[in-house]
Parts: sequence; structure tokens; C-alpha cells
Amino acid sequence: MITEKKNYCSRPNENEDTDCYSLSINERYFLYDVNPPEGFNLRRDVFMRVAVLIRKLRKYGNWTLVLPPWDNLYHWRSDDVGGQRSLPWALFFDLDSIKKFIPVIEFEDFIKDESNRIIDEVFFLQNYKDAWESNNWEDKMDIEACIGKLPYSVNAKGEYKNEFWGHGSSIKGKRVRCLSFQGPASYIIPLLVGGKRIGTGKKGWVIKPDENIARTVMVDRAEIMLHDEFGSPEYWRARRSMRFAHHLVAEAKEFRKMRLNSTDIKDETLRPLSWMDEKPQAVDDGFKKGGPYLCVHMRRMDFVWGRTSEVPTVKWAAQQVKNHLKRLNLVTVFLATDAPEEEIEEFQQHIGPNYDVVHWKPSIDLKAMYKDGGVAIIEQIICSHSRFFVGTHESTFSFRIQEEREIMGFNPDSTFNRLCGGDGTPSKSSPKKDKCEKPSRWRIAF
Ligand code: GFB
Repeated sequence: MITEKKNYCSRPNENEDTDCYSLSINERYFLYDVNPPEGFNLRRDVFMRVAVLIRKLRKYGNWTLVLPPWDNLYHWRSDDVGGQRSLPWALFFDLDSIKKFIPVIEFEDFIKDESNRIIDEVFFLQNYKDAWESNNWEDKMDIEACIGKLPYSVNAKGEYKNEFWGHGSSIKGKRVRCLSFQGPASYIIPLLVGGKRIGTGKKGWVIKPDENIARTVMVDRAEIMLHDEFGSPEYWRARRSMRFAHHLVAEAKEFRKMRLNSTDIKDETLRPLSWMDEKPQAVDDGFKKGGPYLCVHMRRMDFVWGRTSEVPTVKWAAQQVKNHLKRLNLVTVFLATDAPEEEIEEFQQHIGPNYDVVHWKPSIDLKAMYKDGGVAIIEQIICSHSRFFVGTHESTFSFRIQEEREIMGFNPDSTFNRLCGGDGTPSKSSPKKDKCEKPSRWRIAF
């Protein structure tokens, strides 16, 4: 029974309607999951879409985001780290920092309350059948028949079973429906708080908050929801709130100091304790300097098999890095990579004896503690502090480093660079050897 009510209104600085709704103060919870093969850094992008959605949802009720555990990610293959199932967010991120943007709770804590073990409503998102055929793109959503085979089964009690991030034996869904969806994340709000369809497009639904609507809602395949505000200050607030866990930052700091002669004071990369105190880089202050090394993110594995024209051979990658080192008068390159050991050695050979190749290779104990995800983050932190960064075309791992450097205030010329593909022979996509298409410059906005 609802006993207490509270007015929920849009925040005064939002350029939206400022309607207020008198709703129960009862907590509502939003859960989400992503298509299983998607990697860690694409998932971080989905988090940003959802986080912006939660801020908008809170206009209509007391919503909290339940953080989906990192469960058995496709790229996390190390078998000497004691398992990589159902890992909490606090292993990788500073939750107090995220909580300054939206209320979040770890899944483990959420299910301590027995009543949360049945999720009231699951929307399984799917693209419209004709999504890529029509030229007429408009925001829309419809509960429809499922297009493919639904990865949920029904038990004898009529409850829906699924992996649920490695908790499939104790968590169930009360109802699962397929939702054809096309649009930004906030387009889903009427289905979450109550509303009625009146057409398609931007004004396709009216919101009519309903007290009796589901208390816990999960959106599966959440990557189908697009950004509400890609590149806006709100997008960047969500991004800035995703600070890495202190233990990973400390590990990277120690490595930079010991192996790369790099400290925040010397490199001019000191940051405010809270992301909320970050300011745009003042033009008069110049850009951040960064540590005396170049970082290259050399993405291999599945990128080598599927994207030969955009991914260089190891030899050609090393040659491009050498060219940059010479030009920048640097002698050290930090190599961030998912390459096998042989390719790392090959890279070192091609770089030659005049330059120092530094690679982060954690002890077995450290790896067991931080897992593949934490090791990769430490490499990202090291790269984000470098004087010059060269990434891999279309890798979200590289994108996240570029964003970090934008937040820190580096010169974009030192950030938005990539390895050109192929083997160094001029080709259609790289007609002038190492002059391939530059990465888009996604500049920060405050
Ligand atoms: O992060 P991610 O989404 O980036 O997936 P992409 C790549 C994963 O590979 C990372 C590992 O999360 C890491 O686990 N990895 C990649 C690395 N580069 C490095 C590195 O330099 N160091 C370390 N330690 N690990 C996309 C995926 O990958 O590739 C998509 O998101 C899809 O799901 C596509 O698989 C083909 O954007 O690079």
C-alpha cells in the first residue's frame, strides 16, 4: 500500500517541460543487459545511454539503476585468474563517483532483498524487421512478436529463466515481452512509468504516470537504445562520473612512476578529486603535457581476422610508431595490446634497439585480483597519461582512452590519431602510405 507521496519535477536547468508528478516514494529499479558478444568498452558506452535515461526517469519516480555484473565477457579469456563470472562494478569503477550522477546499486546487494529475485517486467529489445530498409527513420516502439528465438525459457511455475549474469538459478522474470525499438533511450520512458501510444515519431506517446506499474524492470539488448544526447554536456557528465576504481588508478600511477618516469606533477596531469569540480581546459593554460612516452593501442585478435584493410600488420604498426617517436623526439613507447606474446616480441624486434618498448605484464597474483578487465583498464589509464596517443581504427577501447584525454585537457592533435591499416603498401583506403582517414574528433562539452 502506498502511504507517502512526493513531488517529482524536472530539474530547473533542463530545457524540458517542468511538469511535476505526485508519486509514491517507493523505490523503482532499472536493470539492463547487453548482447553477449559485446566487449567491455562498448558496454561502458551502453551504461552512459542508460545513465542519462535514469536521470530523465527520476523526474517520474524514485528510480535506481542496478549495475549488471560483468559476467564471462567474450574477450576475457585468461584461465589463470580464478574465474571471471559475475564480477561487481566496484572492481573496475569508483561507485561513489558514479553515485554523484545517478543512484546505483550492485546487483549482489539488490538481490539481498528476496523480493527482488523476481523481476516484474523484462523488455527484450529487437530492431524492427524493416529497420535498415526504409529511409524514413523515426523514433518508435511497439510490443510485437519476437523476431528471433528468445533466450529465455519458462519453468513449470510460468516464470522466465535466463542466465541473469550468472545468477540464473536464483533470479527469474515474471513477464518477458519483445519490444521493437528505434530511437534514443528516453523514448522508452512511457513503458516504464505509464503512458499511452498516440502515434509514432517524437510525439508518439503521452506519459501518464501509473502507480501500479512494474516496480522492477529489465531491458535486455539495451545497446539497441541510442544515445539521447551524444556529445552533449549531459553525455560528458555521465562519462566523467565513470572514474576508475582507486586501486587500479594507484597501480597505474606506480607503474608510470617506476617504468615511464611519469608523475602527475611532472606531467601536469593532476585532476580534481571529484569529476564535478572538473572545468574546461582554459585556453590560456595551454594543454596538458603528459608523460615522456608515446602510447599505442594495437588491437589484434578478432580485429585482425575481420578488418584487414583497417588493421596494420605488426611490422607496419611498428614502423608507424617509429615515425611518430622520431618526430616527437621520444624514445619510449608504451604498448597496450591484446596481442599474443609472439606478436609483442615481433613488435619489439621491428621497433629496434634505439627505442624502448614498455608493456604492462602483471604478476599472477595481481591478475587474479584485477582480472582481464582490470589489467586492460590499467593499460588504458597509462595510455591516457601519455604525451601522444595512437589508437586502433573503430576500437571502443581506443575511444575510451580518447575520451579520458579529452576530460584531462590534452591537445586533440595528441589524442585523435590511429594506426593506418594494411602492410604499408599504398592501397585504396591508405593511398599515401600512413595518411589514412583520421579518427573523428569527439570533443568534450561542459
Ligand atoms: O573493450 P572492447 O569492447 O573494445 O572489447 P573493441 C575488446 C576487449 O579486448 C577489451 C581486450 O575489453 C579487452 O578485454 N583488449 C583489447 C585489450 N585491447 C586491449 C589492450 O590493449 N590491452 C588489454 N589488456 N586488453 C569490439 C567489441 O572491441 O570488437 C565488440 O566491443 C566486437 O563487441 C568488436 O567484439 C569486434 O571495440 O576494441
